[in-house]
Amino acid sequence: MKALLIVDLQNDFCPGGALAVKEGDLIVPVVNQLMPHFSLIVASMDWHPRNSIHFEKWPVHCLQHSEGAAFHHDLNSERIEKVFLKGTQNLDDGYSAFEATNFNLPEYLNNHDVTDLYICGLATDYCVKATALDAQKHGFNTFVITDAIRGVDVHAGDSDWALEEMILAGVILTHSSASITPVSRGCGCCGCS
Ligand code: VGL
Ligand code: ZN
Repeated sequence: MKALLIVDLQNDFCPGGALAVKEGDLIVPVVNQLMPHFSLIVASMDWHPRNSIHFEKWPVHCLQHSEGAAFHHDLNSERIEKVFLKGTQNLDDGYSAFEATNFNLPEYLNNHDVTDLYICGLATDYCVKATALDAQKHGFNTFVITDAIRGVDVHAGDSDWALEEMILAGVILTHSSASITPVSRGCGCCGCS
């Protein structure tokens, strides 16, 4: 059983947002196109309290219940079964979706017989990376969809390094075009037939 995990596709990480990722919005149509290939879709949200130590490192972003923390409005969010909130405490960065505090992500995935986790979203060099490395540690076959992610790149090349780290940990990089045919016919590459 495979599942799609959408990491932090929130307004504040898109152009115009408080911690905008270059071209962050360009992945929205790609993610929407991926959705029909998955019978289980979950998402994470960066969900910070105002007085978080996280904001010693970053501009204030994704405050709990704020518009900046909402999903990008073009995302087909009605297909998302469950949202995992992370970075919710005063003392945690919560980069990884596996650190969600409202629900237990690994337990949820195991209860749904998920073996293969496909990850997309923002940002490549922080939350996507941390989530993919944790997914791999938890024993999921972990795939990152490279045209459905974008990075912050505080330092040039950070996202490329992040991808290297993921590969070294056993994460498999894939592309949305590898799974672009409808679920009913099966695409022969992602087990959706
Ligand atoms: C993220 C920096 C700070 C992310 C979250 O979603 O990658 N990056 N908070
Ligand atoms: Zn954050």
